Amino acid sequence: MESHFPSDKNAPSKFSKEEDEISPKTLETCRDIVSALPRENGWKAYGDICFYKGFWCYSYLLEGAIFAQDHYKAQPTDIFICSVPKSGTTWLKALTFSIVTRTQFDNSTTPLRTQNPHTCVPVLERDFSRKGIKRPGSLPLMSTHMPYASMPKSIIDSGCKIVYICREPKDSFVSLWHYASKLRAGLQEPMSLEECFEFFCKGVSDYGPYWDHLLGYWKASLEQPEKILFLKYEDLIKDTPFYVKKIAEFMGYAFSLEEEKEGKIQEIAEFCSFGNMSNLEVSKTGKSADDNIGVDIKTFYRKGKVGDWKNYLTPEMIERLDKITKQKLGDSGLSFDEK
Ligand code: PAP
Repeated sequence: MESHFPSDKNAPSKFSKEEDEISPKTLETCRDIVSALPRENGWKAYGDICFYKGFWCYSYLLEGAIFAQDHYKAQPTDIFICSVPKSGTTWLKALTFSIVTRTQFDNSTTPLRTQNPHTCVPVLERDFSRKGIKRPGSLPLMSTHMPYASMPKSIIDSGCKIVYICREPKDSFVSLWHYASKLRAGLQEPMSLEECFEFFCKGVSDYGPYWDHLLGYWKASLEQPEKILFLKYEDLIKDTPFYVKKIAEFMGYAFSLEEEKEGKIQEIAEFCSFGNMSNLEVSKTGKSADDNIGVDIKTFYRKGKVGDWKNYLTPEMIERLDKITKQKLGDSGLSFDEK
């Protein structure tokens, strides 16, 4: 059995009804909705993972996501950094932040030296309801892991730009497993790779089903290429400067010829590289105060390589995951080099 997508009909009807009747929802209503959802104790990173309108999400983030759906008022000038978890979000945030702030800061003064990229670029479902961050400050950047179909309507209607990144599923899975293992460390029983693999294949993963997440943004990017830039981690690794230039142009922050000649693109690509970012003092010793459990920033940096799955998955697992990916992506035009 590959699918495990419960219907929200499983939720007590009182909440389904309430949800439709009360609008816009208060944070308390969002909490009530989430507390009544179907849930799994899988992954065990931030507690239970709940199923809501087609996707799985940790409850504390889901409350914020549902709240944002009703309350977030996007501006056409917003730029959303969107991603499926463990696909290069931290990297893309560092890159886009550096591009947008390059006239304000240089490599020695950038806030990326002292803060997690996840702090420099706020997370909609985490920071909007909890910290009251309504706008991304003076910068236009905001981020979310929410699937395209569940994004606040105002984001879609405002026509703001979206930069999306995804990654080959086997690498994302291995990265996700390591991340969840680190968050669980010392708190609960370890969860085996095999157990988590079962959940992932069934679609039960952070903001999953994984493939649905990709397809939502992929299809939207085909329909509106001027609004949604669809990126793959593997491409970004192959030629980072090319994509830095492309992302900057897409966001409306194109590099001038002079900047290009001065090597600004290369400079940003190098500063945001895994080697540099993971070796910053803040990445080695800092704690992210943004999450409810206070995550060590080093948790966001592991290997930063393509194909690390070869070191973890059995031939059977590889075959199974590749098969699901082929089936799910079908003839969408989206594919990955599986080798
Ligand atoms: P998130 O969903 O929690 O935000 P995200 O940043 O999307 O995580 O993914 C983390 C992965 O990106 C890690 O991959 P790994 O486990 O396979 O190593 C992390 O190492 C990698 N990563 C983080 N920063 C960079 C970077 N600057 N360049 C390349 N890869 C990076």
